[in-house]
Amino acid sequence: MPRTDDGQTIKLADYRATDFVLHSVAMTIRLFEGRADIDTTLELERRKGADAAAPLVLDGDELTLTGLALDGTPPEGDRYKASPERLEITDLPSDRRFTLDVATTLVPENNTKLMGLYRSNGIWCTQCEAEGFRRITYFLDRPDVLAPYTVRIEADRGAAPILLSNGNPTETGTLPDNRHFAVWDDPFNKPSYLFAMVAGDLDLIHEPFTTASGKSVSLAIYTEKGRSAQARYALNALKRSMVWDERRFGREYDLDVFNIVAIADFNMGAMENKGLNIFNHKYVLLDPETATDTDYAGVETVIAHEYFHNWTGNRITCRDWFQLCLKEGLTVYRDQEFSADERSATVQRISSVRRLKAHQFPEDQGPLQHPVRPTEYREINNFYTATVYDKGAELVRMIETILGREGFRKGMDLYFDRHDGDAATVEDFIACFEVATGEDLSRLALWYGQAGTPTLTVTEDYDAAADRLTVGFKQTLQPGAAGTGTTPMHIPIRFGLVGSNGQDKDAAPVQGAGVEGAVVHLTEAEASVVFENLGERPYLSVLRDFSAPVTLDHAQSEADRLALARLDPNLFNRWRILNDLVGAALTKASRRPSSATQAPLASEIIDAILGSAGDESLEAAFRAQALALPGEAEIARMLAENVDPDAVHAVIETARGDVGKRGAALFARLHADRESSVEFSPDAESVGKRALANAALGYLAAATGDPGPAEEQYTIAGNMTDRLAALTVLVHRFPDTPASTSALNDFYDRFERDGLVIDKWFAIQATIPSPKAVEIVAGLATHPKFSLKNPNRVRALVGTFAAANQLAFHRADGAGYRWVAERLVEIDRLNPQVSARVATTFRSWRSLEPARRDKASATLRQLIELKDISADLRDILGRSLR
Ligand code: B3K
Ligand code: ZN
Repeated sequence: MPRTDDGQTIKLADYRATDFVLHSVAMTIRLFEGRADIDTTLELERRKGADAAAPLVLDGDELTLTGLALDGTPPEGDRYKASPERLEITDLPSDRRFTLDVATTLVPENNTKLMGLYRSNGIWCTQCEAEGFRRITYFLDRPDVLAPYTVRIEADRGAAPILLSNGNPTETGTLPDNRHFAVWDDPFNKPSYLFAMVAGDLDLIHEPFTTASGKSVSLAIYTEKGRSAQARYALNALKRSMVWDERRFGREYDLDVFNIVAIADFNMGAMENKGLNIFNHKYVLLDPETATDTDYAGVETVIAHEYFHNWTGNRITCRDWFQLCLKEGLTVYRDQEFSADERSATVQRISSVRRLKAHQFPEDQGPLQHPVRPTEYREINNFYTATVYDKGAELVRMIETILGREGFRKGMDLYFDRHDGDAATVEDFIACFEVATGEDLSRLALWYGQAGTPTLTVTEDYDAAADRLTVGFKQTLQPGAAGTGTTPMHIPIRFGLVGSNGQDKDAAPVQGAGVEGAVVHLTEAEASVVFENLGERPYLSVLRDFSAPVTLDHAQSEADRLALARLDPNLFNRWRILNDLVGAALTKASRRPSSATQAPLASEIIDAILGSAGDESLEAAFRAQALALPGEAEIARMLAENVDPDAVHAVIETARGDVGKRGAALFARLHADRESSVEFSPDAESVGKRALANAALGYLAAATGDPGPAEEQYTIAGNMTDRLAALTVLVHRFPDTPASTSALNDFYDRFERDGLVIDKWFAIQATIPSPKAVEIVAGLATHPKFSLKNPNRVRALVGTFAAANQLAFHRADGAGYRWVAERLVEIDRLNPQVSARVATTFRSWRSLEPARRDKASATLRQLIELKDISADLRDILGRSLR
């Protein structure tokens, strides 16, 4: 049964160190079919200055205590109290170290929450972040309790020839009854959330790596039987990540081995356990036939992210879970920088900003809003959010923008130097940059405590006679957003003044403080900057590279925007300004009743899109980005109220058809030029070319209503990117036609045995843009390949439907909400983390038109009234309704 909510709210202000210090951990894990026995020896000592009478209170979760000894002797019964959630021991020594032996027993096969020790396709594996270690043994299960671990694993040699844990392998040996053991020793102090153990019959690939200082490391990736060849690209990405971290941040790897294990049943993407990363196999296994370019990029990012955690997260961890952004925001920043260096920096930035706006902005503008560093939580697993991760990364990026690349590196060096081995705070982090550079970051630090997306208002006034441009900047907090209050924050605004020749003017301001090179530092509520001697009225290009996570309100003429979309030497802003123009036009059209029939995009805007798409001097990936219209959820967010998802859908469809028709010749050429016979390569240039050709295919189909080109592409496709793009066009644009049905069936037959591809088959049908998709997903939920126990499958069908099918999830009769709510109850009984995550798809319910709003809120209220839903789900529902 899921734990029911005990009503506890944890507060940052209540932080207190533990009364006991942990010196070492030794574990023996004995694995059997249907049972695991865990013996743990803790070496403890009362903290100096702590209350001499304080009991030792260890956390547990659904545990069974089978043995207890203090310095080798079982304590009297009245000295301890054990429940599944807690072990409390009194009368402990005050003047010396002592040892505590704790024995527990559990059934990994019954662990459907996938937290703690569980089995995935027969493989024993663990997930401990945030609070899973307490599901293995009683422990001071919090990130500021660090110790070295020695772990001995024993298992049947046939069931588990491979036995892995953190650190370095030290000993292996044979036991009676065809059993064997392995001992692992992790010399680095670590918190319990980084503990990991894997045992099973696994294949592997491995390669040696030599660090910059000459240390040799053995790298290995373990997979289910028969799949290790699919881990090649991941291993290659790992080596590139290791080299990059040495070059860019001077960080080397520190153990003799680095192991990655790919698992089919996993609650999220991956986990950075010290020396033993455990991955959802979606982020490891790939080949051209079964994975898209997006999958390749995902593997590269997640491999890099988990590896980078070795320094930002593991060597320096978090003092408490409120500081989660200290490791997550920083590590996302690092993986984004890695991808920018490995691929096109502009395209990488565009995709990070798209992601921020698609996930973080709606979160920050709705009831689940919270500061990057929250001040309280009920269920910490619900705070692994876009705000902590993606906005957290933006805050680090702003520090880099403020200090410059070199100053930023100095601050990072000091951070690694000062805090290696520590459980640190956001304050510790900021202080390193201030000390290293002498810069005052107090107004930047306010961002960590302030929820909501601030608005940056920009005004411009050009006096032609005086050849003088006055630019005004103003910041406003989102009304009602909880946080640090009224003191203005530091907003770095990267800008340029673009001449009619398409070049930036070299103009220093004659008035206005806080301008450094190409960055205006807005540290007050308002500021203005004056430029003179420009020779002509320049085009003002602000917020280049999205230098701050704000809503930009820049009253710029359409003519200026169109000029910048063509001329801006900052390519990111060329995209951003065009995208804003398109977004504003679609939003406006979605507000009009019966808007679908009118042309939402003026022909000048369409020509600007086509101009970028057809510009061969630009890289193909950028041209493909210019063609990607803002999505339905994005327009809904910009509408902010009275959203009618049917109208939004109709408007975008009309716009798509209009772009398709006006650009028909270009699209036919771009699609015909695709290099379908070339051997697949996942390099950035080839990826860009495929993206451009596939965007063209989508527009061709929208304009002509002819499934022919997609059918042909599906049949001859030499890789999954092209095959899935063609299938998507067929299934979404021509549902229920023979062309679509036969392609869908062919896809199933080809890939029936590969769960990761079957997830694509579910997702593509869950996103059919039709009200009938409710019945379609209901049918698919009974398909033999569907399983509520596998998080990937649940996300593919239920999560994708609710998050990405605006038309059907928000069906006017409420059937979409009801279907998702029914699934939530079923999922919640098995896996509360997954049900809570899927439930966040309701978060924007208040912005809907009244009839849908009532249906959505009624559904949420019915759910929260159920007695035995988990604390995780209850937390999301409660905050969504507040
Ligand atoms: N640190 C893990 C996330 C753990 C989530 C726990 N609910 C993966 C990552 O961010 O790298
Ligand atoms: Zn992370």
